[in-house]
Amino acid sequence: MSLKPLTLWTHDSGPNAWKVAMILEELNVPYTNKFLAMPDMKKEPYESINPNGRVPAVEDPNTGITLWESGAIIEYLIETYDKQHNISFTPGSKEYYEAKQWLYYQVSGQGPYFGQAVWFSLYHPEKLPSVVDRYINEIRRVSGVLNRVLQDKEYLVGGKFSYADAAFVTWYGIIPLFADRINIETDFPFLNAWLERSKARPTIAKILQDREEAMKAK
Ligand SMILES: N[C@@H](CCC(=O)N[C@@H](CS)C(=O)NCC(=O)O)C(=O)O
Repeated sequence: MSLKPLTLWTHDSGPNAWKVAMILEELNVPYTNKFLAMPDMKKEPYESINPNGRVPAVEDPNTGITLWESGAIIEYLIETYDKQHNISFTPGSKEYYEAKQWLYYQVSGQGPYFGQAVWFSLYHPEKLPSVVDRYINEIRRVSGVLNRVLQDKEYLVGGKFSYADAAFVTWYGIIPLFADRINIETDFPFLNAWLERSKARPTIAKILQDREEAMKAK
C-alpha cells in the first residue's frame, strides 16, 4: 500500500509533537512536518485545524481524518498503521489495556506536570519558588513511579518496546534545566537505563536529532 504523507503540525522544541513524530517514524508512515511559532497556533488557519491552539495536530489524506491531542493521535496511528502490532498489542489483550494505561498516565501525569515545571521556572512573569518546588516534586514523583516499575523489566508493557515507552521520552529532555535538583542517572537508575535503551533505537535517535536541528535552525 502506498501512503500519501500525513501532515504533522509541530513546533521546533515542543515535546508533545515530537512524541507523535517518534510514532510515525517507528511505523514507517510518511509525513511532513509543518512548523508553527506559538502565536500562529492561536489564529487561523491553524485554529480551524486545532481549536485548542496547540500542537500536535495531524491531517491524514489517506483517511480524511484530522486530529489533535497527542494521546488521541497516537491511538489513531497505532490502530490505523500498526496492524502487525510491532509497537502495540492485540486489541482486547491485557497488554493492549496496559499500554493505554501508560499512555494516559503520560498525557495526564507526565506532560502537564513537566510542562508546568518549565513554565514556572522560565516563563512565568513572577518568581514563585513554592510553585516551582511543587512541579519539580511532581517530576520526581512520576519518575519514581516509572523507576519502580522498571526495576525488573526492560520496557513498560509486554516485554517489548511499544508506543507506551516512546510516549515518555521527549519530556525527559527538559531535565537538564533542573540539573541542580534532579539527577536521573543517580536518583532513578532503572528509569535512566530505560530511557537510554529507548533513545538508542534508530527511529527515536533520529527524531531527537531532528528536534535538535529544528531548534538550532530557529
Ligand atoms: N494535551 C496536549 C498538549 C499540547 C501542548 O501543550 N503542546 C505544546 C507544545 S509541546 C504547545 O502547543 N504549546 C503552545 C502553548 O502553550 O501556547 C497534547 O498532548 O497534545
